[in-house]
Amino acid sequence: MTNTQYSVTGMTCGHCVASVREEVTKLAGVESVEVDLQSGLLSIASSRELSDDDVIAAVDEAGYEAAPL
Ligand code: 9UX
Repeated sequence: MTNTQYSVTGMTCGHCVASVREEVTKLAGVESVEVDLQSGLLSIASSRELSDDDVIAAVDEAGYEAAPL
């Protein structure tokens, strides 16, 4: 199991959080996704190494910007 963290900017409400969770959860190998609205911390547990580009694209799909930590 791999755990990776990203900083997400632009989220302002619970719906934003839900959108990010939904998109990131679609990525292959993702087991669990935690998003903290206050800090913008996105934490992903996955069964394989994720590509930063894939995660960034998924968060972009939700309408927000992610940066690897
Ligand atoms: Mo509503 Mo959260 O537009 O962006 S989903 S504030």
